[in-house]
Amino acid sequence: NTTYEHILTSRPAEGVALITLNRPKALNALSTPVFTELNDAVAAFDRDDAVRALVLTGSERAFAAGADIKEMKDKEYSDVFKNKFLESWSLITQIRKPIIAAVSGYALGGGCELAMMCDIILASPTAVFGQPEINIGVVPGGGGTQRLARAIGKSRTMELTLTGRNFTAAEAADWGLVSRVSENVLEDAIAVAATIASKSAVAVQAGKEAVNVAYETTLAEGLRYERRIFHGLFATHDQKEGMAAFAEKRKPTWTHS
Ligand code: CO8
Repeated sequence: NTTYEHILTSRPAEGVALITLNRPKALNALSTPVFTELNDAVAAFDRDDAVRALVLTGSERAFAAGADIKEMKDKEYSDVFKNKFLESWSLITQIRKPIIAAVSGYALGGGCELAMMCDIILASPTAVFGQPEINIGVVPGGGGTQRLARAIGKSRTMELTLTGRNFTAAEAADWGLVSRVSENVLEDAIAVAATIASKSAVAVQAGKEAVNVAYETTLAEGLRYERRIFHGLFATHDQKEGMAAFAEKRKPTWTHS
């Protein structure tokens, strides 16, 4: 029940927490105060056993139009270096529970990067993605060059980063950046989260960890890691329950442990 200034939080479905970026006047421009609240809310939901999946969204007009340029413009190198500017902006990648980005409108610069820090991205047909930092004399700083390159390949990432051109929801889907385009993006993201929340939480979290390893290591290492995680799940109640329920032709009752 914490009250925040820049975000809203709610529980729209069983096991699902929703975080809505709420700086409408600045098209949800991102700043350290926004991330302080976002990190706090995400960490609290990650700790809360009643929550098994998260959804992050913005407004119809903007998921987030990037880092707050007005706030950044007068910073000096020594400020950003000494204060580790941006370091706290990627903490959401550290949580165990899956987080789904529901993107409508602008997802530019840090907004696109924030969406890419989530585990799944669903896009409204209105979504406009881009890494336009080159237009203000910089480059992406929140993982844009790295996560985009892994998601859509070098040539497209290079073109987008160096020209700063925006791209559409259809392009994002075509390139595999988003899992799909949906007219009712928030409703659908909540439905996906609710489906995930209905599974064994321990298996879900193991699955998230395994998929994320695919981005960070070689195929051989990744396969070994996946096998270990698979083996490890045989130590859980939910593996016994899930397989017994299948054999007995009944629905499993998860204890999420
Ligand atoms: N920063 C600060 N204020 C912003 C931002 C922003 N990124 N985007 C929009 N706003 C403000 C505008 O200044 C305006 O405020 P005001 O009414 O006080 O003038 C208000 O939001 C509405 O915006 P516009 O009037 O510009 O609305 P339009 O519909 O005409 O245009 C655009 C919408 C195209 C989205 C336009 O606002 C725009 O180009 N915004 C900037 C996009 C951009 O360059 N983003 C990248 C920023 S750099 C960055 O993100 C670095 C990332 C660092 C890492 C982050 C890790 C997560």
